[in-house]
Amino acid sequence: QIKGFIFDLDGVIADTSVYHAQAWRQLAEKLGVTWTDDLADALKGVSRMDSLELILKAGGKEAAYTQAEKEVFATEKNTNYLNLLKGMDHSAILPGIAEFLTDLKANGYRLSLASASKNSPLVLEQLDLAQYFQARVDPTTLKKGKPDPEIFARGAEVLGLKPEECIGVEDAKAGVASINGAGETSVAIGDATILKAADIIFADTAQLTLANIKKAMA
Ligand code: B16
Ligand code: MG
Repeated sequence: QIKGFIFDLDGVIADTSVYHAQAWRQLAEKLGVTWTDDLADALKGVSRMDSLELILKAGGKEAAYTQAEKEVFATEKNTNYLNLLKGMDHSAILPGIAEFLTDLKANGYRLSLASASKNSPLVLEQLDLAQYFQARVDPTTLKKGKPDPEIFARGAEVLGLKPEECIGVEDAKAGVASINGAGETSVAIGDATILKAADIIFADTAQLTLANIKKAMA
């Protein structure tokens, strides 16, 4: 029996993946790395430093910089991202999400956040959505990021629930792998060809309703 929902943030609750992509693209192009849609997809759900490594690798520059230089690049990306966030308002909440969270709360489900982003508390506050979540996994305490199961396993733990009592919601391939590895039910939002490992797939967040999930699980 499902008792809790564990949410990814960027690309599921908030339309912030476009801001992440824009901020990375700015840095990538400065470093002479060509930006592609595939690269943008590969970065979803991946931590800041791992994202930087993927970008450098895509440009054949994995050995070009020292650790100290990489830290500067990562900080620069985050500054770009935080600047973009300043322009974010409630319109960045993805379609149907506010209603879905309200519905889950009204039906007594417990909710936690399993975002790889260090900026997730800021984003939730700015969108006035923090009240819906009983708990959050702090990504700085993880040994391994997505696709490792750790973050979604902890997402259940912090709610005091067993994995099989939880549904994880993700927009990234790496995130779906984490949910599946943790032994939870995976709900993916986006392109079914990319997210085919998920138990349930919806094209966009507007379809993310309790009724649709129950139908898919029946
Ligand atoms: P930060 P999620 C992830 O959040 C993003 O999808 C990913 O693009 C980003 O690099 C990562 O957070 C780290 O974010 O630089 O803000 O710590 O999708 O797991 O909610
Ligand atoms: Mg995401």
